[in-house]
Amino acid sequence: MKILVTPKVNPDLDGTSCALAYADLLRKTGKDAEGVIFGNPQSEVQYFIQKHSIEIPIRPDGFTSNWSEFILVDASSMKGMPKAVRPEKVIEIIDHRAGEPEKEFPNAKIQNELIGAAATLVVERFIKANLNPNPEYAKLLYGAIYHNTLNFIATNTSYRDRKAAQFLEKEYGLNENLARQMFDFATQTIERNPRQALEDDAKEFGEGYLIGAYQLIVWGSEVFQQKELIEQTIKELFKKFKVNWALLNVVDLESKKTTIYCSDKVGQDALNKTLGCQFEDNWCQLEKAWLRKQIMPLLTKALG
Ligand SMILES: [Mn+2]
Repeated sequence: MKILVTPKVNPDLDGTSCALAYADLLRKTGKDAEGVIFGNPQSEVQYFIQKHSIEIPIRPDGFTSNWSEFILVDASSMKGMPKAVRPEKVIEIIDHRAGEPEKEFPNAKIQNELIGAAATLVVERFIKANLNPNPEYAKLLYGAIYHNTLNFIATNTSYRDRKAAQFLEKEYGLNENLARQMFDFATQTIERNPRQALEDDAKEFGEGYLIGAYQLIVWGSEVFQQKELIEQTIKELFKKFKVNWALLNVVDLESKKTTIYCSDKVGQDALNKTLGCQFEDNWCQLEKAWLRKQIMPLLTKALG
């Protein structure tokens, strides 16, 4: 009875760390389990593969083996799951998002709690079992908590995420430097090509009346050396997506501050009313980290 532990296809670090570490925990308690990743993992996972030489079993989606049971981590619906997974054979789910997984997976034991990272739930299971993950997986779990909570600013972040990170620091001598390097690695990708980064993550909000909302999440402020390229790109995206007006939200995870760019008068007024933005040359600085998913509900409400 071989168990496959897996997240969504093209997983982020949270899903990846959970799959490897939870399979490790199951093996340490005598179960026949393996963690496998399908597709292309995200850039923060690449950081651990390239800079820490951590071996991660990665297979193309569609690959199958002699798995007879399945455990989903950082996922709780069949949407985006690898083709190998059979929903009636899913025996367990570990996730942290709103949903009703019991409908899709009637045979699964479900732990779904709205905290910052699924990795936190896996760390808690190790603590409860009085066992420790192998050191490489401990690094992945630690990075995952920082990444999924965006250095502890994301909306669902809880004290449990901090406690799990502290446990890994104490047991493995890890510290914030690892997280800083991981975010640096992703930031360098953005700085090499801000145009690509903006376009890849472009979103529109509203119906009929559309607001273009672009976001960059960086560590450190070097990206602002390319202010003109950023302004130019926003103008191009603005035309391409035919929105009424657009804003760019740059979150610096190091200083935990936000910089907003908006060249439209209506947009500037709305941002002034909701966030207290004072614009100078179409840019404004806020003393708090504001994520796009926090800003946009406030804005759309203010605009009626
Ligand atoms: Mn997650």
